[in-house]
Amino acid sequence: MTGRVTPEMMRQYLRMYLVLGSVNCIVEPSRVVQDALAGGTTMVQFREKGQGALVGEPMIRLARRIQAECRQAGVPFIVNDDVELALKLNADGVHIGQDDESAASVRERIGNRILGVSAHSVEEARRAILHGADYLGIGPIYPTRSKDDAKAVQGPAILREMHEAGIHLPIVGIGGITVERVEEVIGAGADGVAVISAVTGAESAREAVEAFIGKIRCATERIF
Ligand code: TZP
Ligand code: MG
Repeated sequence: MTGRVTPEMMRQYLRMYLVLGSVNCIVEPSRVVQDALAGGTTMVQFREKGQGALVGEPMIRLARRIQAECRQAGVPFIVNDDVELALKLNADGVHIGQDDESAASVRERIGNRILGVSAHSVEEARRAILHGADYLGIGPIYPTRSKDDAKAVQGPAILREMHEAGIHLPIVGIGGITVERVEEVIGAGADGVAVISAVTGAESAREAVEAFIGKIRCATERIF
């Protein structure tokens, strides 16, 4: 990447953001990614976390397989938390939470790569912007079973609150988002949806993503 991602481009990448690791998948995760990309996924985050998560070489091998699928589809490949891994693989970006290394220090290490930061309040959002975030992950919007240490459910109101507070960085909603909830999330001001289980737990990841894209398309002409 030559320069920082533009907000316009970032908003497009956020439309249908698949987040996953091996613990979220019943079949081979890179196969899930391949199917999800065929359905129109716009960005992928490798989040190898939770009980039974891979570590060491097997984790790196899986990351590489997922990255290869993303490359082939021309979709950004983002690594959750692990800046070392992101740099080693030359990933397109990193996503960090509030308990990880500071956004400012991650920005320094990753140069122009995409930097996503999870924020749960206007204050956290402001700080992330100041420290060089390219997008904000806001959630959990709805109850989720995919994150052990998830903070309190915020509801779509938090998205509106961010806008009202003058937060104009691209925003993705996360946590318990299903096809049925897309309209509410986009309607509240998110540029897109970040999803784990509604795609990884679907019988067909491709069909699940297609259904999401259909709803996202309906919910906003702004980004399509
Ligand atoms: N951060 C906030 S909620 C969440 C993360 C990683 C999990 C989202 O997973 P699901 O299955 O889409 O609710
Ligand atoms: Mg984290």
